[in-house]
Amino acid sequence: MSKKVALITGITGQDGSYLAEFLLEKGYEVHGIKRRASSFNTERIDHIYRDRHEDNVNFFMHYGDLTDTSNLTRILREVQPDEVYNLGAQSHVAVSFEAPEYTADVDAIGTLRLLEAIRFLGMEKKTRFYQASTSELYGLVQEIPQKETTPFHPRSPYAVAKMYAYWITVNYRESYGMYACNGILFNHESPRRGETFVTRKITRGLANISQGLEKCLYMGNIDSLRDWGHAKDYVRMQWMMLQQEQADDFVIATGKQISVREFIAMSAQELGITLRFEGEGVNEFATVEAIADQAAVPGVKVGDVIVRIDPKYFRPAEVETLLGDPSKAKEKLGWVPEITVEEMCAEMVQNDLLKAKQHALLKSHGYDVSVSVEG
Ligand code: NDP
Ligand code: GDR
Repeated sequence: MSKKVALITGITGQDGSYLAEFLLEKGYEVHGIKRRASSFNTERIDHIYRDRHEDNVNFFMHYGDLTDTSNLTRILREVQPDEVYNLGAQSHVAVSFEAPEYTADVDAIGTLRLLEAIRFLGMEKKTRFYQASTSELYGLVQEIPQKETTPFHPRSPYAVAKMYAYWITVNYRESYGMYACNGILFNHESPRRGETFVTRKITRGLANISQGLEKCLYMGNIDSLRDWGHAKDYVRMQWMMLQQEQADDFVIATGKQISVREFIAMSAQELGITLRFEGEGVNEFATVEAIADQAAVPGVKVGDVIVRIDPKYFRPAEVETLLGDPSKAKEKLGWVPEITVEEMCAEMVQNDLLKAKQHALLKSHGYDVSVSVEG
Protein backbone atom coordinates (compact mmCIF):
# COMPACT_ATOMS: atom_id res chain seq x y z
CA MET A 1 0.00 0.00 0.00
CA SER A 2 1.32 3.45 -0.86
CA LYS A 3 2.09 5.92 1.89
CA LYS A 4 -0.59 8.32 3.02
CA VAL A 5 0.26 11.96 2.32
CA ALA A 6 -0.54 14.76 4.76
CA LEU A 7 -0.27 18.52 4.33
CA ILE A 8 -0.01 20.65 7.48
CA THR A 9 -0.42 24.42 7.59
CA GLY A 10 1.17 25.95 10.70
CA ILE A 11 3.83 23.22 10.80
CA THR A 12 6.33 25.54 12.50
CA GLY A 13 3.94 26.10 15.42
CA GLN A 14 3.40 24.09 18.61
CA ASP A 15 0.75 21.68 17.29
CA GLY A 16 2.21 21.45 13.79
CA SER A 17 5.52 20.20 15.16
CA TYR A 18 3.92 17.49 17.36
CA LEU A 19 1.53 16.44 14.60
CA ALA A 20 4.36 16.14 12.07
CA GLU A 21 6.28 13.88 14.48
CA PHE A 22 3.16 11.80 15.11
CA LEU A 23 2.35 11.33 11.40
CA LEU A 24 5.95 10.50 10.47
CA GLU A 25 5.91 7.79 13.14
CA LYS A 26 2.71 6.46 11.55
CA GLY A 27 4.53 6.17 8.20
CA TYR A 28 3.02 9.21 6.45
CA GLU A 29 4.74 11.39 3.91
CA VAL A 30 4.42 14.79 5.57
CA HIS A 31 4.41 18.17 3.84
CA GLY A 32 4.33 21.45 5.70
CA ILE A 33 3.74 25.06 4.74
CA LYS A 34 6.11 27.54 6.33
CA ARG A 35 6.19 31.30 6.03
CA ARG A 36 9.18 33.15 4.71
CA ALA A 37 10.81 35.02 7.61
CA SER A 38 13.95 37.12 7.86
CA SER A 39 15.42 34.68 10.38
CA PHE A 40 14.99 30.93 10.90
CA ASN A 41 11.50 30.01 12.17
CA THR A 42 11.81 26.22 12.15
CA GLU A 43 13.23 25.64 15.65
CA ARG A 44 10.35 23.31 16.62
CA ILE A 45 10.84 21.02 13.61
CA ASP A 46 14.59 21.14 12.98
CA HIS A 47 15.04 17.78 14.72
CA ILE A 48 12.80 15.98 12.18
CA TYR A 49 13.97 17.84 9.08
CA ARG A 50 16.14 15.85 6.67
CA ASP A 51 17.93 17.19 3.62
CA ARG A 52 15.90 16.20 0.57
CA HIS A 53 19.08 14.87 -1.11
CA GLU A 54 19.23 12.03 1.42
CA ASP A 55 17.53 8.66 0.76
CA ASN A 56 13.95 7.88 1.85
CA VAL A 57 13.06 11.41 2.85
CA ASN A 58 9.39 11.72 3.78
CA PHE A 59 9.26 15.22 5.27
CA PHE A 60 9.03 18.23 2.95
CA MET A 61 8.58 21.96 3.45
CA HIS A 62 6.99 24.47 1.09
CA TYR A 63 7.03 28.24 1.37
CA GLY A 64 3.50 29.56 1.63
CA ASP A 65 0.97 31.71 3.38
CA LEU A 66 -2.72 31.39 4.18
CA THR A 67 -3.27 34.83 2.65
CA ASP A 68 -2.03 33.65 -0.77
CA THR A 69 -4.63 31.75 -2.81
CA SER A 70 -2.49 30.89 -5.83
CA ASN A 71 0.31 29.61 -3.62
CA LEU A 72 -2.05 27.36 -1.64
CA THR A 73 -3.63 26.03 -4.83
CA ARG A 74 -0.25 25.23 -6.37
CA ILE A 75 0.99 23.42 -3.23
CA LEU A 76 -2.21 21.37 -3.01
CA ARG A 77 -1.95 20.42 -6.68
CA GLU A 78 1.69 19.35 -6.28
CA VAL A 79 1.30 17.48 -3.01
CA GLN A 80 -2.11 15.81 -3.70
CA PRO A 81 -2.65 15.20 0.04
CA ASP A 82 -4.98 12.55 1.46
CA GLU A 83 -5.32 14.68 4.60
CA VAL A 84 -5.02 18.43 5.17
CA TYR A 85 -4.57 19.74 8.71
CA ASN A 86 -5.29 23.48 8.82
CA LEU A 87 -3.38 24.53 11.96
CA GLY A 88 -1.97 27.80 10.62
CA ALA A 89 -3.37 30.91 12.26
CA GLN A 90 -2.66 34.21 13.93
CA SER A 91 -3.43 32.36 17.13
CA HIS A 92 -2.92 34.97 19.86
CA VAL A 93 -6.20 36.28 21.26
CA ALA A 94 -4.74 39.53 22.69
CA VAL A 95 -2.87 40.26 19.45
CA SER A 96 -6.12 39.83 17.49
CA PHE A 97 -7.47 43.01 19.14
CA GLU A 98 -4.45 44.85 17.72
CA ALA A 99 -4.53 43.20 14.28
CA PRO A 100 -8.19 42.25 13.71
CA GLU A 101 -8.20 42.54 9.93
CA TYR A 102 -5.07 40.43 9.46
CA THR A 103 -6.43 37.87 11.92
CA ALA A 104 -9.66 37.61 9.90
CA ASP A 105 -7.73 37.29 6.64
CA VAL A 106 -5.57 34.42 7.89
CA ASP A 107 -7.89 32.59 10.30
CA ALA A 108 -11.25 33.01 8.53
CA ILE A 109 -10.57 33.61 4.83
CA GLY A 110 -7.42 31.46 4.94
CA THR A 111 -9.63 28.49 5.80
CA LEU A 112 -12.00 29.32 2.95
CA ARG A 113 -9.04 29.62 0.55
CA LEU A 114 -7.88 26.12 1.41
CA LEU A 115 -11.33 24.53 1.18
CA GLU A 116 -12.08 26.28 -2.09
CA ALA A 117 -8.71 25.29 -3.55
CA ILE A 118 -9.43 21.63 -2.70
CA ARG A 119 -12.79 21.93 -4.48
CA PHE A 120 -11.39 23.90 -7.43
CA LEU A 121 -8.79 21.16 -7.99
CA GLY A 122 -11.51 18.47 -7.91
CA MET A 123 -9.99 16.89 -4.80
CA GLU A 124 -13.07 17.23 -2.58
CA LYS A 125 -13.79 13.48 -2.61
CA LYS A 126 -10.15 12.47 -2.07
CA THR A 127 -8.83 14.93 0.51
CA ARG A 128 -9.93 14.92 4.15
CA PHE A 129 -9.81 18.26 5.97
CA TYR A 130 -9.17 19.05 9.64
CA GLN A 131 -9.94 22.56 10.94
CA ALA A 132 -8.29 23.80 14.14
CA SER A 133 -11.38 25.19 15.88
CA THR A 134 -11.27 26.46 19.42
CA SER A 135 -12.97 26.72 22.79
CA GLU A 136 -12.71 30.51 22.29
CA LEU A 137 -15.90 30.10 20.20
CA TYR A 138 -17.79 29.68 23.49
CA GLY A 139 -16.41 32.99 24.83
CA LEU A 140 -19.14 34.30 27.09
CA VAL A 141 -20.18 30.83 28.14
CA GLN A 142 -23.82 29.79 27.86
CA GLU A 143 -23.46 26.42 29.58
CA ILE A 144 -20.98 24.69 31.91
CA PRO A 145 -19.25 22.47 30.86
CA GLN A 146 -19.17 23.29 27.15
CA LYS A 147 -19.92 20.54 24.62
CA GLU A 148 -20.50 20.28 20.87
CA THR A 149 -24.07 21.60 21.18
CA THR A 150 -23.29 24.60 23.43
CA PRO A 151 -24.10 27.89 21.64
CA PHE A 152 -21.16 30.10 20.61
CA HIS A 153 -20.55 33.67 21.79
CA PRO A 154 -17.08 34.71 20.56
CA ARG A 155 -15.35 37.51 22.50
CA SER A 156 -12.39 38.56 20.33
CA PRO A 157 -11.56 39.21 16.67
CA TYR A 158 -9.67 35.89 16.83
CA ALA A 159 -12.72 33.99 18.03
CA VAL A 160 -15.02 35.69 15.51
CA ALA A 161 -12.63 34.76 12.69
CA LYS A 162 -12.46 31.18 13.98
CA MET A 163 -16.26 31.09 14.06
CA TYR A 164 -16.34 31.81 10.32
CA ALA A 165 -13.76 29.05 9.80
CA TYR A 166 -15.86 26.63 11.88
CA TRP A 167 -19.02 27.25 9.87
CA ILE A 168 -17.37 27.30 6.44
CA THR A 169 -15.90 23.89 7.28
CA VAL A 170 -19.38 22.59 8.19
CA ASN A 171 -20.76 24.23 5.06
CA TYR A 172 -18.28 22.53 2.69
CA ARG A 173 -19.12 19.21 4.36
CA GLU A 174 -22.85 19.76 3.87
CA SER A 175 -22.67 21.38 0.42
CA TYR A 176 -20.05 19.29 -1.37
CA GLY A 177 -19.91 16.10 0.67
CA MET A 178 -16.36 16.84 1.73
CA TYR A 179 -14.87 14.95 4.63
CA ALA A 180 -14.26 18.05 6.75
CA CYS A 181 -14.09 18.13 10.57
CA ASN A 182 -13.78 20.68 13.33
CA GLY A 183 -11.76 19.84 16.41
CA ILE A 184 -13.01 22.25 19.07
CA LEU A 185 -9.86 22.18 21.13
CA PHE A 186 -9.54 23.67 24.58
CA ASN A 187 -6.20 25.22 25.60
CA HIS A 188 -3.26 22.88 25.21
CA GLU A 189 0.30 23.58 26.11
CA SER A 190 3.78 22.04 26.17
CA PRO A 191 7.44 23.04 26.39
CA ARG A 192 7.00 24.11 22.73
CA ARG A 193 4.18 26.57 23.56
CA GLY A 194 4.78 30.11 22.23
CA GLU A 195 6.49 32.28 24.86
CA THR A 196 3.67 34.85 25.09
CA PHE A 197 0.80 32.46 25.92
CA VAL A 198 0.07 32.51 29.60
CA THR A 199 1.39 29.10 30.74
CA ARG A 200 4.72 29.45 28.95
CA LYS A 201 5.03 33.06 29.99
CA ILE A 202 4.70 31.87 33.60
CA THR A 203 7.01 28.83 33.45
CA ARG A 204 9.66 30.73 31.51
CA GLY A 205 9.34 33.94 33.54
CA LEU A 206 9.54 32.18 36.92
CA ALA A 207 12.44 29.99 35.76
CA ASN A 208 14.31 33.14 34.69
CA ILE A 209 13.51 34.81 38.02
CA SER A 210 14.73 31.76 39.94
CA GLN A 211 18.12 32.12 38.24
CA GLY A 212 18.33 35.90 38.75
CA LEU A 213 17.78 36.69 35.05
CA GLU A 214 14.55 38.68 35.64
CA LYS A 215 13.09 40.38 38.70
CA CYS A 216 9.32 40.27 38.31
CA LEU A 217 6.66 38.76 36.07
CA TYR A 218 3.88 41.13 34.93
CA MET A 219 0.51 39.48 34.33
CA GLY A 220 -3.08 40.32 33.28
CA ASN A 221 -6.21 38.62 34.64
CA ILE A 222 -4.89 35.83 36.86
CA ASP A 223 -8.38 34.77 37.97
CA SER A 224 -9.23 33.56 34.51
CA LEU A 225 -10.09 29.81 34.46
CA ARG A 226 -8.95 27.39 31.76
CA ASP A 227 -9.17 23.69 30.92
CA TRP A 228 -5.52 22.96 30.08
CA GLY A 229 -4.32 19.79 28.36
CA HIS A 230 -1.06 18.67 26.73
CA ALA A 231 -0.51 19.31 22.99
CA LYS A 232 0.80 15.76 22.46
CA ASP A 233 -2.53 14.27 23.58
CA TYR A 234 -4.46 16.72 21.42
CA VAL A 235 -2.63 16.15 18.09
CA ARG A 236 -3.31 12.41 18.44
CA MET A 237 -6.98 13.30 18.49
CA GLN A 238 -6.64 15.52 15.40
CA TRP A 239 -5.47 12.47 13.47
CA MET A 240 -8.13 10.19 14.99
CA MET A 241 -10.85 12.56 13.79
CA LEU A 242 -9.80 12.07 10.16
CA GLN A 243 -9.80 8.25 10.43
CA GLN A 244 -13.56 7.83 11.06
CA GLU A 245 -16.09 6.64 8.53
CA GLN A 246 -18.05 9.89 8.73
CA ALA A 247 -16.79 13.40 9.28
CA ASP A 248 -17.92 14.99 12.53
CA ASP A 249 -17.00 17.75 15.03
CA PHE A 250 -15.57 17.04 18.48
CA VAL A 251 -14.76 18.90 21.69
CA ILE A 252 -11.28 18.02 22.95
CA ALA A 253 -10.66 18.90 26.58
CA THR A 254 -9.67 17.37 29.90
CA GLY A 255 -12.89 18.18 31.79
CA LYS A 256 -10.93 19.93 34.59
CA GLN A 257 -10.17 23.60 35.05
CA ILE A 258 -7.79 25.70 37.16
CA SER A 259 -7.07 29.43 37.33
CA VAL A 260 -4.04 31.26 35.99
CA ARG A 261 -3.27 32.10 39.64
CA GLU A 262 -3.18 28.36 40.49
CA PHE A 263 -0.93 27.70 37.52
CA ILE A 264 1.48 30.38 38.81
CA ALA A 265 1.53 28.77 42.29
CA MET A 266 2.03 25.28 40.79
CA SER A 267 4.93 26.46 38.63
CA ALA A 268 6.58 28.29 41.53
CA GLN A 269 6.27 25.19 43.72
CA GLU A 270 7.96 23.08 41.05
CA LEU A 271 10.87 25.53 41.21
CA GLY A 272 11.04 25.44 45.03
CA ILE A 273 9.33 28.80 45.66
CA THR A 274 6.27 28.97 47.94
CA LEU A 275 4.09 31.95 47.06
CA ARG A 276 1.65 34.09 49.05
CA PHE A 277 -0.83 36.20 47.06
CA GLU A 278 -1.83 39.59 48.50
CA GLY A 279 -4.52 41.93 47.17
CA GLU A 280 -7.66 41.19 45.21
CA GLY A 281 -9.97 42.35 42.42
CA VAL A 282 -7.40 42.36 39.67
CA ASN A 283 -9.66 43.91 37.06
CA GLU A 284 -10.68 46.93 39.15
CA PHE A 285 -7.62 47.59 41.28
CA ALA A 286 -4.69 45.69 39.82
CA THR A 287 -3.22 45.29 43.30
CA VAL A 288 -2.44 41.59 43.43
CA GLU A 289 1.15 40.66 44.21
CA ALA A 290 2.70 37.25 44.66
CA ILE A 291 5.37 37.23 47.34
CA ALA A 292 8.00 34.54 47.93
CA ASP A 293 7.35 33.03 51.38
CA GLN A 294 10.00 30.37 50.98
CA ALA A 295 12.59 30.18 48.26
CA ALA A 296 15.21 27.56 47.70
CA VAL A 297 16.63 29.14 44.53
CA PRO A 298 19.53 31.51 43.93
CA GLY A 299 17.61 34.43 42.36
CA VAL A 300 14.85 34.89 44.98
CA LYS A 301 14.84 35.99 48.63
CA VAL A 302 11.95 35.51 51.05
CA GLY A 303 9.71 38.59 50.77
CA ASP A 304 10.55 39.34 47.13
CA VAL A 305 7.51 40.31 45.05
CA ILE A 306 7.89 38.19 41.94
CA VAL A 307 4.49 38.61 40.25
CA ARG A 308 2.58 41.86 39.76
CA ILE A 309 -0.51 42.79 37.75
CA ASP A 310 -0.08 45.13 34.78
CA PRO A 311 -3.42 46.23 33.26
CA LYS A 312 -1.65 46.31 29.90
CA TYR A 313 -2.35 42.58 29.74
CA PHE A 314 -6.11 42.90 30.35
CA ARG A 315 -8.19 42.22 27.24
CA PRO A 316 -10.98 44.51 25.96
CA ALA A 317 -13.36 41.56 26.39
CA GLU A 318 -12.22 38.60 28.49
CA VAL A 319 -13.15 34.92 28.37
CA GLU A 320 -13.39 34.34 32.12
CA THR A 321 -14.02 30.61 32.28
CA LEU A 322 -13.74 27.59 30.00
CA LEU A 323 -14.39 23.97 30.89
CA GLY A 324 -14.87 21.30 28.24
CA ASP A 325 -16.91 18.12 28.19
CA PRO A 326 -14.99 15.59 26.05
CA SER A 327 -17.59 12.77 26.44
CA LYS A 328 -18.34 12.53 22.72
CA ALA A 329 -14.65 12.07 21.85
CA LYS A 330 -14.38 9.42 24.54
CA GLU A 331 -17.50 7.52 23.51
CA LYS A 332 -17.10 7.69 19.72
CA LEU A 333 -13.33 7.65 19.32
CA GLY A 334 -12.11 6.17 22.57
CA TRP A 335 -9.93 9.23 23.18
CA VAL A 336 -8.90 10.19 26.70
CA PRO A 337 -6.12 12.62 27.63
CA GLU A 338 -3.12 10.89 29.21
CA ILE A 339 -1.12 13.82 30.62
CA THR A 340 -2.41 15.82 33.61
CA VAL A 341 -2.00 19.58 34.04
CA GLU A 342 0.36 18.94 36.97
CA GLU A 343 2.61 16.70 34.84
CA MET A 344 2.50 19.18 31.98
CA CYS A 345 3.34 22.10 34.25
CA ALA A 346 6.32 20.20 35.73
CA GLU A 347 7.61 19.34 32.24
CA MET A 348 7.32 22.97 31.09
CA VAL A 349 9.01 24.33 34.22
CA GLN A 350 11.91 21.87 34.00
CA ASN A 351 12.42 22.68 30.32
CA ASP A 352 12.51 26.42 31.01
CA LEU A 353 14.68 25.96 34.08
CA LEU A 354 17.30 24.16 32.00
CA LYS A 355 17.31 27.05 29.52
CA ALA A 356 17.50 29.63 32.32
CA LYS A 357 20.44 27.80 33.91
CA GLN A 358 22.27 27.72 30.59
CA HIS A 359 21.72 31.49 30.24
CA ALA A 360 22.81 32.13 33.82
CA LEU A 361 25.97 30.06 33.34
CA LEU A 362 26.92 31.97 30.20
CA LYS A 363 26.25 35.26 31.99
CA SER A 364 28.37 34.28 34.99
CA HIS A 365 31.26 33.65 32.58
CA GLY A 366 30.99 37.17 31.18
CA TYR A 367 28.99 36.45 28.03
CA ASP A 368 26.48 39.14 27.16
CA VAL A 369 23.19 37.20 26.86
CA SER A 370 19.87 38.99 26.77
CA VAL A 371 16.50 37.44 27.60
CA SER A 372 13.40 38.63 25.72
CA VAL A 373 10.71 39.49 28.24
CA GLU A 374 8.00 41.40 26.34
CA GLY A 375 4.89 39.24 26.46
P1 NDP B 1 0.99 28.53 17.09
O1 NDP B 1 0.77 29.99 17.24
O2 NDP B 1 2.08 27.86 17.88
O3 NDP B 1 1.29 28.20 15.54
C1 NDP B 1 0.61 28.86 14.53
C2 NDP B 1 1.20 28.45 13.20
O4 NDP B 1 0.53 29.16 12.15
C3 NDP B 1 2.71 28.78 13.04
O5 NDP B 1 3.32 27.76 12.30
C4 NDP B 1 2.67 30.06 12.25
O6 NDP B 1 3.85 30.32 11.51
C5 NDP B 1 1.51 29.76 11.31
N1 NDP B 1 0.96 30.95 10.66
C6 NDP B 1 0.65 32.14 11.23
N2 NDP B 1 0.20 32.99 10.29
C7 NDP B 1 0.23 32.32 9.11
C8 NDP B 1 -0.08 32.67 7.77
N3 NDP B 1 -0.49 33.90 7.45
N4 NDP B 1 0.07 31.74 6.81
C9 NDP B 1 0.54 30.49 7.12
N5 NDP B 1 0.86 30.10 8.37
C10 NDP B 1 0.71 31.02 9.34
O7 NDP B 1 -0.40 27.81 17.36
P2 NDP B 1 -0.72 26.36 17.99
O8 NDP B 1 0.19 25.38 17.39
O9 NDP B 1 -0.83 26.50 19.47
O10 NDP B 1 -2.21 26.13 17.46
C11 NDP B 1 -2.46 25.51 16.21
C12 NDP B 1 -3.85 25.90 15.73
O11 NDP B 1 -4.81 25.49 16.68
C13 NDP B 1 -4.07 27.38 15.53
O12 NDP B 1 -4.93 27.54 14.43
C14 NDP B 1 -4.77 27.82 16.80
O13 NDP B 1 -5.57 28.96 16.56
C15 NDP B 1 -5.59 26.59 17.10
N6 NDP B 1 -5.90 26.33 18.48
C16 NDP B 1 -4.88 26.28 19.40
C17 NDP B 1 -5.15 25.95 20.70
C18 NDP B 1 -4.09 25.90 21.74
O14 NDP B 1 -4.42 25.91 22.95
N7 NDP B 1 -2.81 25.77 21.38
C19 NDP B 1 -6.54 25.63 21.14
C20 NDP B 1 -7.51 25.69 20.08
C21 NDP B 1 -7.19 26.02 18.81
P3 NDP B 1 5.14 31.06 12.20
O15 NDP B 1 5.85 29.99 12.99
O16 NDP B 1 5.90 31.54 11.02
O17 NDP B 1 4.60 32.15 13.07
P1 GDR C 1 -6.13 32.01 25.33
O1 GDR C 1 -4.65 31.73 25.88
O2 GDR C 1 -6.43 33.44 25.20
O3 GDR C 1 -7.05 31.18 26.18
O4 GDR C 1 -6.00 31.42 23.86
P2 GDR C 1 -3.63 32.63 26.69
O5 GDR C 1 -2.64 31.69 27.24
O6 GDR C 1 -3.12 33.78 25.87
O7 GDR C 1 -4.53 33.26 27.86
C1 GDR C 1 -5.22 32.44 28.81
C2 GDR C 1 -5.82 33.32 29.89
O8 GDR C 1 -4.76 33.90 30.66
C3 GDR C 1 -5.05 35.28 30.87
N1 GDR C 1 -3.80 36.02 31.13
C4 GDR C 1 -2.81 36.22 30.26
N2 GDR C 1 -2.63 35.77 29.00
C5 GDR C 1 -1.46 36.12 28.36
N3 GDR C 1 -1.24 35.66 27.12
N4 GDR C 1 -0.51 36.91 28.97
C6 GDR C 1 -0.67 37.39 30.23
O9 GDR C 1 0.18 38.10 30.74
C7 GDR C 1 -1.86 37.01 30.91
N5 GDR C 1 -2.33 37.26 32.17
C8 GDR C 1 -3.49 36.66 32.28
C9 GDR C 1 -5.75 35.69 29.58
O10 GDR C 1 -6.43 36.94 29.79
C10 GDR C 1 -6.65 34.49 29.37
O11 GDR C 1 -7.81 34.61 30.12
C11 GDR C 1 -5.29 30.21 23.60
C12 GDR C 1 -4.70 30.29 22.18
O12 GDR C 1 -3.86 29.18 21.98
C13 GDR C 1 -5.80 30.27 21.15
O13 GDR C 1 -5.21 30.16 19.85
C14 GDR C 1 -6.70 29.07 21.40
O14 GDR C 1 -7.75 29.06 20.47
C15 GDR C 1 -7.25 29.10 22.82
O15 GDR C 1 -6.15 29.09 23.72
C16 GDR C 1 -8.11 27.88 23.12
